Amino acid sequence: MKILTLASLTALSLASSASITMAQDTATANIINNDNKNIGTIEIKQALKGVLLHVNLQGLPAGKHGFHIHDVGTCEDNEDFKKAGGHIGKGDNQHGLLNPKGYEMGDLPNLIVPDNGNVEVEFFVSDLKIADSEDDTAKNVLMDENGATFMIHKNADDHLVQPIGGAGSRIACGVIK
Ligand SMILES: [Cu+2]
Repeated sequence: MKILTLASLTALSLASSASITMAQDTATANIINNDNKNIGTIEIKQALKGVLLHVNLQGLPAGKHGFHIHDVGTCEDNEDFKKAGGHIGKGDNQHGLLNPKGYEMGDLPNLIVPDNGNVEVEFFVSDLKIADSEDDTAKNVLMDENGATFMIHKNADDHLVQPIGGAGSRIACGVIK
């Protein structure tokens, strides 16, 4: 009887310590435009070696738009979203998924919006982590001490030219929560 009690206590403590160290495995960003109007969501799911993004946005201008993860978790200055800073994961590397000296962790493929202005797409981004309780300063962590944002730019990103591939102004933003 005593042995059984000890065994069940051990199982209980193992279960509680596992839940404490388990990293956050989902996150969502509500995306707003320059008029501070909500235009949809981006959902994030943690996978073993990266994150799966589900983008579902409405009312964007048709065409190709640069799409990045920026360094600071704020979209409060909705007229230009400058407070969100540069891309996450800057260092000796350069911007651009196709750059031989690249890329930055925040570089993503362009969003290609059809004529009706609505875009829904799911894609995988390797190496990113939603959170890391042991190293929240790592370059690949989204919810680090200053957070992060998704950013959509006015023009296409050529994945090469510095600093943002010619993507132009910032037209939509969402804080990752
Ligand atoms: Cu950007």
